[in-house]
Amino acid sequence: MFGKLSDYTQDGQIITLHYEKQTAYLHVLTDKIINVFVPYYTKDHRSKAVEGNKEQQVSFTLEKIMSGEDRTQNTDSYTADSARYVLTTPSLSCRIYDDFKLDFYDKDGTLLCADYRGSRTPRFAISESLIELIKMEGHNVDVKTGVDHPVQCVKTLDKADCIYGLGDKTGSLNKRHYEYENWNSDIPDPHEDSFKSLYKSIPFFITLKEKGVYGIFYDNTFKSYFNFGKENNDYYSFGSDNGNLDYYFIGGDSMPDIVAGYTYLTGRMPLPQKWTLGYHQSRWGYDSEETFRDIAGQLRANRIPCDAIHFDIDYMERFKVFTWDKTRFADPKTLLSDFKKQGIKAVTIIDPGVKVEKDYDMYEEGIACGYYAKTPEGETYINAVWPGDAVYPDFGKPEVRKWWGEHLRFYTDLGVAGIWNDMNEPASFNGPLPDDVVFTDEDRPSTHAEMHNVYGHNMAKATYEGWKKLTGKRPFVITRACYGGSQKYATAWTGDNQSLWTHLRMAIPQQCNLGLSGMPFVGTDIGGFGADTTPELMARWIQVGCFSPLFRNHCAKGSMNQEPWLFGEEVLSIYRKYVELRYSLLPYFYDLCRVCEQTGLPVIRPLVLHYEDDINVRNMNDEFLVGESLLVAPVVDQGVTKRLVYLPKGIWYDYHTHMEYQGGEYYPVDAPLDTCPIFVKAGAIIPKAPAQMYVDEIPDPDLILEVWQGEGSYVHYRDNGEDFAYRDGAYNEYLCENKGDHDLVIQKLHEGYKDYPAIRIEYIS
Ligand code: MIG
Repeated sequence: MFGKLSDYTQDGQIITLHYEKQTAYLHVLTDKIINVFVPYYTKDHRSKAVEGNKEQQVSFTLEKIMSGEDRTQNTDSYTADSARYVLTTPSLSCRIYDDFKLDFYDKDGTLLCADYRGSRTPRFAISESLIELIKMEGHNVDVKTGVDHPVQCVKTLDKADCIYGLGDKTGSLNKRHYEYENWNSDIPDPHEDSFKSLYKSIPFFITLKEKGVYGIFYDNTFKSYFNFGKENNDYYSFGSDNGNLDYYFIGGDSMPDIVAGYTYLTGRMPLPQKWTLGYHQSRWGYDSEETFRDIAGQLRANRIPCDAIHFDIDYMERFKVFTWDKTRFADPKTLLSDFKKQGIKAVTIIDPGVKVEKDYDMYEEGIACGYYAKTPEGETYINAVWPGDAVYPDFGKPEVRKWWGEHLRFYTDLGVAGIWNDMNEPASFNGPLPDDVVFTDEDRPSTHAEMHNVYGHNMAKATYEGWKKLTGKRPFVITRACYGGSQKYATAWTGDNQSLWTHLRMAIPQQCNLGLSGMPFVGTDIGGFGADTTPELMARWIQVGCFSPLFRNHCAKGSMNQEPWLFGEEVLSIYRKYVELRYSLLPYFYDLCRVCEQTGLPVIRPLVLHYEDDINVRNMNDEFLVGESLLVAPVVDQGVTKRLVYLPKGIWYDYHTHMEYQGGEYYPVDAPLDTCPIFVKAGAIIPKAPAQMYVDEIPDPDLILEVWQGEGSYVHYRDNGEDFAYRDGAYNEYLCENKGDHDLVIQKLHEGYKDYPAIRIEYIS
């Protein structure tokens, strides 16, 4: 396809490779990140994920390798005199061959990632006639596997390679042997392991090798395909229907290093408001002022701490966004201000689809300004969603984002505290949007095919920027659809799961992989959205859910109600126990968000992130870490009251009983219905808050430092939890050093905010 490499030219850190049939580029962005670019579609990147110039000055060399000198296993099919170069940075090297084959090595010369030289050979194929026969019984035969894509890259796989990340996909933590697609999809069927795409497209993955690790961010918004060794165990591939070949090779010494590299490129989650880390109650079906008041009252009467109640589509007048139904809500402003007195915030849903209706301001204004997507013939494109016939704001246009953002004033004026963006894949009821519907990519016309996967991203960006301008506070935006980099604008939930044990189980790898993919502030609908939950499932789900950064019980209209008080006294008290646990850990969660903003490390983490050399955790689907200090091993199966827990190296303590365990072993652990096994790393310091019904119910609570046996150090962060003053230094940072044997030394690293009224130290054992 590329032919022989004739020569290259260099401009700063960009190397242009002149092949016989095609020009390709390598851009050394940092010591550890190299961009690989073939401009099949546009001359420049036009990235939605990477904003701003990410180039750091790097001293690197580019040398010609003389023939015969380079004899790696991957060059067999190449003639000895093919022109070859090696690009070397202090941390990586990249060998460049004919036909644009690239091999990446670490600084010690160990091969990390080689382009596959052969042609794609699916290990499984069936004949056309057999396919026809199988289809007659109603089977859905999918034999697309192995088809070359117009844009693609194929790389070799080693036997031990594990693959993580790829945003929000179903199935297990390790994606090796599976295939996926990136095409943001709203499919309400139960999300099974075999699903190829959900609502989000985050084309980033990490390959962990027997020795070594790297990441690839494949920045292409068209429908994309990832086959991680399912087609053939010797290679994996990523590719798309259109667009450029544009990917970033990210090297580093460890998995956290790779996550840091990816989030350096695509941005990190800004610190959220503190209350957003509290408990949220929601249900599609709360549809009147009376119901909302009742829910708030029940939460408080049952002593379930709660910071927010969500308003799903039923608050609107006939599903028109930027309206409030006055027949069922006589006075939303008073309702919201009464909530405020109870310490409860309101989060309202906003869908992108705008109802086609004469004299409806959003519709009329948008039409007058040409703000909606158009048909290729230039008519406004109409599909249907909840309000019936609807039009799609063209969020790729900066003016549309600004306009939408300004209209959010409707919500801020009423006292709404956060926005929940749904249906922004975008979803449609009248069949899929055709590929050629005209959307805008900033300053040029584009197509649905190109803009689909970034539609939710751009909507979240519009919401974030508009809200920030209106309130000056850290915007709280929840989105269903995402692309790489959406973490800069929104938190996300995993969409319409169901009240199934398999979905509780899946919640762990799903959230861990989202975290590895730069999206740390995530959660699943606790109790399950579709289908009907059981008391036992509810009790177990809250034990997992209380560790989700986005902590929300949500449920579908038409399925059984699942407010915590509906399952009897036992479940209610278990539920309360875990919501209370979360509230006590809020300072820890907040610290983890701060760490995330600084390093990209997620809040909840798969064990492999910190113990990548331990082969026991490379496929660990039913345990996770919260930060580095807590290990959670929940029960995710019906009827189970005892389970095997693996603890990685080091000493660990049972959070509930304080019993000591030596890591590197499996242990049988009791887990009756009211117990979620939790372990604390020796030497840990866990910052905690006193019991409260909502964040800052006690205006300025004391800090509790729980200090566990052993040695360790910890940085605790404190600010006003609300606005951006911390960016100008209005925060405190405390370095806490656990010297062992009840000796804790606290030193202030930064002072720009008031101190705690008191710091209470609690030594454990
Ligand atoms: O097609 O707004 O995922 O959380 O409750 C249903 C109603 C539309 C889908 C969301 C869900 C929400 C529901 N929405």
